[in-house]
Amino acid sequence: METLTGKSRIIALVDMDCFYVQVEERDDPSIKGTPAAVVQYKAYKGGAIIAVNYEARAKGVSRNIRGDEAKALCPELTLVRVPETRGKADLQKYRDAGREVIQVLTDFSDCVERASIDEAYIDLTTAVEERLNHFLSAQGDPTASCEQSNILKALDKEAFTTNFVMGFESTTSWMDMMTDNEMMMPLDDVKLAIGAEIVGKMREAVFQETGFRCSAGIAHNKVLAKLCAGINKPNKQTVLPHSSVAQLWAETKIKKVRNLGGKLGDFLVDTLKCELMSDLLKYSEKELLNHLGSKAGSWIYHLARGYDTEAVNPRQLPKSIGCNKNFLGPEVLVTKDKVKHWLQQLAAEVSERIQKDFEMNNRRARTLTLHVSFEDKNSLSRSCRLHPQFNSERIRSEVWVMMEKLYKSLGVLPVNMLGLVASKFEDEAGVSGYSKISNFFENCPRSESSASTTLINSNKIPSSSTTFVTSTAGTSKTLGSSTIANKNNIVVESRASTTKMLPSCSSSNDSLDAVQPEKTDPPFELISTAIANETSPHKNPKSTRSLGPGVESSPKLHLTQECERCGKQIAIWEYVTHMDFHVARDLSREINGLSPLGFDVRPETLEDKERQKDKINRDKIALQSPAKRGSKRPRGRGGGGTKRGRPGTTTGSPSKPPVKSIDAYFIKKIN
Ligand code: DCP
Repeated sequence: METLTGKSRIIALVDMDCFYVQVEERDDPSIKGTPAAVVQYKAYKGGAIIAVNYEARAKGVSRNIRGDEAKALCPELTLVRVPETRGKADLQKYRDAGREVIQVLTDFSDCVERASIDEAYIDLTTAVEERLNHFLSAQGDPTASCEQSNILKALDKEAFTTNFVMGFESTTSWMDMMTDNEMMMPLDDVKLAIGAEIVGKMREAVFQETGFRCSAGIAHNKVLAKLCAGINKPNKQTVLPHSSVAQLWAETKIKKVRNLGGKLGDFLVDTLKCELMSDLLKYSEKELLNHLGSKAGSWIYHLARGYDTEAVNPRQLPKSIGCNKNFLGPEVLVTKDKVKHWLQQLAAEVSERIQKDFEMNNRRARTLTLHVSFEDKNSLSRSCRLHPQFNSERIRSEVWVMMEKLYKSLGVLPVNMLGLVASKFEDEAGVSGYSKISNFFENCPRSESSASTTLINSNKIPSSSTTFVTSTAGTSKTLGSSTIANKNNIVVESRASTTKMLPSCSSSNDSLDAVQPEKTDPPFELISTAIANETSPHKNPKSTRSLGPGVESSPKLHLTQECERCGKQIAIWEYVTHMDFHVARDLSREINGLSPLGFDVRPETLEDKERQKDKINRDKIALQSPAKRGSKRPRGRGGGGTKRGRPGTTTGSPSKPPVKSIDAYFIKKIN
């Protein structure tokens, strides 16, 4: 049962407090303790506020207002402007600061998943088990029945000074309750307490190493940990015992829950008339399966009871490196020259960052993707493979080749967003024949030409108020679909729609284009077939029209997309029809009693699935090449580096510091 529910895990989500402001405060300690905010593009009405410290929040300053208004509200407010490079916001120092934090976190667990520029999930299950064993063996007989109250008493109380427990007046009352009812004491709660102790140590270590304060949530799964982290801020942590899930769900809006911010959340609210998470309890498992299909239905059923089995995916490095720029209103790019100018700026930034990434992490990006949004709200992306050896000049010319191809096909349409993303990283070890960094930016043969173009559904185009290119994870893609709904209407379940709203390097001058924290992939995003059809110019005359003359009919235009279900290259106007084939096949499988997604909800299968996931994660850690595992920059404590050293430029492959025991953080030992 535990494996099925994920309740045996101890997961923490660490979220930095007013992160960009803290980074600025570290650079200029004179503003510490005074109201301060970070703004992007100060020119228009004092700039867009993207981070506000808690002193300024107390005076009413928020992200919803612009710099001038904030100053009027709070005259003593310091507005710090995000640095700009090549006419665009330069977020590098915040990325670097985020990386410093991640490195501290990896001292506590090998299983750290960087979720955004300032957030990470940490699976503490192993660390907690080890600490539990440490306590048990210190009691003399490791096989003796667990004297849990002794363990609670032995925890370092200093680690709990900023600890809160949902459903309890204080940490002490929670622990007292457990000690007084030892017979009834759930071992899971004892583990949560140990997890909270570790997180207390971890947050202190983050402060000592980086100077930054953070908040955290500690629970049995990622969804709950994330919600808890936001309950008490700043510089606090919140534990959620399973017995308090009902209380949390009674006050949590469905759309606020991780993975429910999108169409699945809309469906629960609009169709199933559930506003709060607790409202979901009125539906039986069978009803949810009927409404949502087996996968989403089962997930929601368990989540409504506080269970979720999504594993922390150990990943400390970004999956892609990219930047974009919006051109809104009068800034829309109408000439080729202007587009070329900005593409060169983006290419320069991306090549600089992938070079730095190579130096630090010993990996190379193999794919370069150009994203273009046109004023008419259509959006296209085009990718090419990056040759292992390339230089910034080569990237610039490849990008322009891709853009020229689009111009050739579509004509010169006004552009309001350009984005460039390098992705599909390979470890240096996996790239044969190029071991010297000096080769990396030398002149080299032309990279292979454009491989694919994707028409992006206009409802996934970043809006004028958001940026979408990631520095921490993947970009837009849809992995397969299948019919999941019942008789009345057919909806398409996107199996892993990975459009993300992520930290980006840039935004347009006066729009509130701010850097968004990562939105994790919803596991079940519902997309109506009507919306899906909009991606097909063939089926949607409006799209065809706005794509420009000749797109639909021109046989010369080789706009293709790789089918995520079968891997075939499909012309984009055939893509929906092609997906219909998969959907129809899934439907027929479903009718015949077979799972459309190859996903069976029988408990034993779920267990298998989770076991498999855990195994994959363990294998990933074990199999990570020494180069990748060694990507951590050596630091002060035992690392041989400087205490707060910024990521430096190293040549060659950095070596992995020995895995450190977290015992170093525990001064008090059990007697
Ligand atoms: N950010 C941004 N634009 C946004 C939201 C955030 O540029 N619309 C940047 C600035 C933030 C950082 O990302 O400092 C992290 O965002 P959070 O949402 O975690 O907010 P903060 O860390 O600023 O504050 P909090 O203490 O509420 O987490």
